[in-house]
Amino acid sequence: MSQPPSFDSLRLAVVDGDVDQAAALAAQALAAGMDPLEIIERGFSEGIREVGELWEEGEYFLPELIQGAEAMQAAMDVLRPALEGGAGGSEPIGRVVIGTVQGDLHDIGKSLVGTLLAAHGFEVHDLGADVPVEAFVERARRTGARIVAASALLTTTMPVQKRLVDALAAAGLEVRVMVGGAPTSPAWAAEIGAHHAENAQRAVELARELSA
Ligand code: B12
Repeated sequence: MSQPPSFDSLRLAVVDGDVDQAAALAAQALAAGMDPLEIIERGFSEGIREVGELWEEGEYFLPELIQGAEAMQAAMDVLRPALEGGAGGSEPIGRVVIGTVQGDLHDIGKSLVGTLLAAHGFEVHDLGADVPVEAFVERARRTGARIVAASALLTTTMPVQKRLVDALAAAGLEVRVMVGGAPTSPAWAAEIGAHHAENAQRAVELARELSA
């Protein structure tokens, strides 16, 4: 078995925006038997958070933000099959429609949540990013999903989560709404009549509670 890379080296590959290094380290970490979720949460996610901070402080500009996101995506592409390994075959324990709300292109966290839900036995309908409220409503109606999960990473797109809750209620659909993304909070979720989870692992636990 190969040598496990340090969490710090995973973080640095994203901070440096090194796509090849991020992919290579992700593969090395898996080969060394590291847990894929831990590789993401304690390694690569720390890197992308740091990229966001450097951008906010004016140390990084948009090209570096994009480069960091590409390195993160490259690592996720390598890790996704290992995350998906779970349920397979058996009856789904619930159906979830998931997407990032309209106006918002951030999809790394949303995709991680979707992948983990699928790995834990949910049938996941991932609508991608920049998803209009009507598309969530239409897909929930068509699939009979009991959970709609919406991600927002921008303070300017958070209000779309509220519009989504209202639109689902107006359509008469009996669904529970899960919201998440860096600027969201349990208080925000309570205010709009939704449920909140702060990370992908918690999102799985919440989805289980909501489908019980
Ligand atoms: C990567 C990134 C980008 C990439 C996105 C690439 C992609 N394909 O996703 C690019 C370069 C495209 C980008 C663009 C922009 N970005 Co940006 N970006 C980020 C960054 C650095 C990381 C986000 C990320 O992927 N994190 C890693 C994942 C794993 O974490 P996560 O998304 O938080 O998800 C976890 C939880 O939140 C939760 N979760 C997420 N979704 C959901 C959903 C549900 C239902 C549940 C239950 C849980 C859940 O579980 C996830 C896994 O644990 C953040 C900084 C930050 N701290 O968030 C800024 C950040 C979000 N971006 C920001 C900004 C301003 C922008 C731009 C406006 C910049 C510009 N001037 O163009 C544009 C907006 C484009 C748009 N219309 O969306 C700001 C937002 C500020 C604000 N208050 O609104 C941030 C906070 C940076 C900063 N510190 O200022 N960005």
